[in-house]
Amino acid sequence: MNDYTPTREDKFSFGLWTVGWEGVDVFGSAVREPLAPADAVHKLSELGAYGVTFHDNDVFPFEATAAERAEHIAAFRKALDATGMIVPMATTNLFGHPIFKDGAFTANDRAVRRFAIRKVLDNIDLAAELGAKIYVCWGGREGAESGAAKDIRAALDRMKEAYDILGQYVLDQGYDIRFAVEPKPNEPRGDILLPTIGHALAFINELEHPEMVGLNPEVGHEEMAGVNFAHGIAQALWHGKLFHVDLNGQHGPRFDQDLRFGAGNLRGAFWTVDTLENAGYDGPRHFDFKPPRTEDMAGVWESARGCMRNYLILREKSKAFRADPRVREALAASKLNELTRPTLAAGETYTTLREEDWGDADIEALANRGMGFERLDQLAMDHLLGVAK
Ligand SMILES: [Mn+2]
Repeated sequence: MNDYTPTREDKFSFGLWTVGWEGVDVFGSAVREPLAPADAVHKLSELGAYGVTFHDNDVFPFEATAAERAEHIAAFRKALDATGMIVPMATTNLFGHPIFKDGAFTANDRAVRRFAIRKVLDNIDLAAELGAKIYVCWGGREGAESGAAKDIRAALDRMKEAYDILGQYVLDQGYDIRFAVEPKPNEPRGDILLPTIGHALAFINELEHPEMVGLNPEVGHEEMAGVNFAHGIAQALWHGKLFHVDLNGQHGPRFDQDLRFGAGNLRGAFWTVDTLENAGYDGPRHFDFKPPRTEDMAGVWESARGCMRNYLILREKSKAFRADPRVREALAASKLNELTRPTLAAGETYTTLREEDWGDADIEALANRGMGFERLDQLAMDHLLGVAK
């Protein structure tokens, strides 16, 4: 019997800011003590994760001197070395300090933009040093609360400029790093630029080095916009752009809940795992969640454990669903294998298509045919609910 204990082969990773979240929110102050990055590394390693990710200021404070910065990094590094934990991804905090109140790459104030790019350049050096292969950019403050406050087309020019500079830097340094844009529709800004997977995919095509830039979609962020996360990552995979993924839980369009993975939209989580496991994603299974403020540190670790446990349970359910002979039969009855066949046969053109003889009876038969999706979905439900026999 599987006890859903994760191993390093499962490629689970956590942001330092997740288990390290002290619980400061819009309405309340900290409920938990600060957690040293080294302690997070040791505990996450014990729980079965293979990696940790960080913002620059998760490891050292914004105002750290060069010597203090080095000291904090050394302690973090020591924990990585002691545990064998890796750093698959790194990112920059371009949202916490008041200087970023109007954004970073797209702040109206040019001096802020220059400061922001420099902050990222510094942390890319650290990311490369620690072996990170993915550099995430979440533009949480890139946006506006009101119409005239941001010239969106000019802001996108500046966003492109920033990515082009960063891409060139990585090329010039010879770093083995690719960038991943993290879309979000709103919060903390009223409206954020590159709000969904689709917006970000289109933006990437305008860059100087589009091959270096992909996506880091987050479950909750897409669901806040009311769209289907599994469909979104499937499209990102289709474009070859799913460089990284942020897994968590969300109850539909409302504030960013950052629940542990599997909480919130459980059916959505099932299809998310089914897509990640079956559509060619090979990267980290990264959790970006916030253990609720109600929890003490024991609850924090329970929450982190739950993220991995739920993923493994859903992975097992997805495997069983795909292997079930009734599901295979139902998929065929629902014509899923026909969808993978090109609509025109080899050598056919629109002319031969138009020459085809359609009788009224053919059209009527097609119109009357049921698709069998309800049977197919109930089989998925039975597997998800643990009653498929
Ligand atoms: Mn979130």
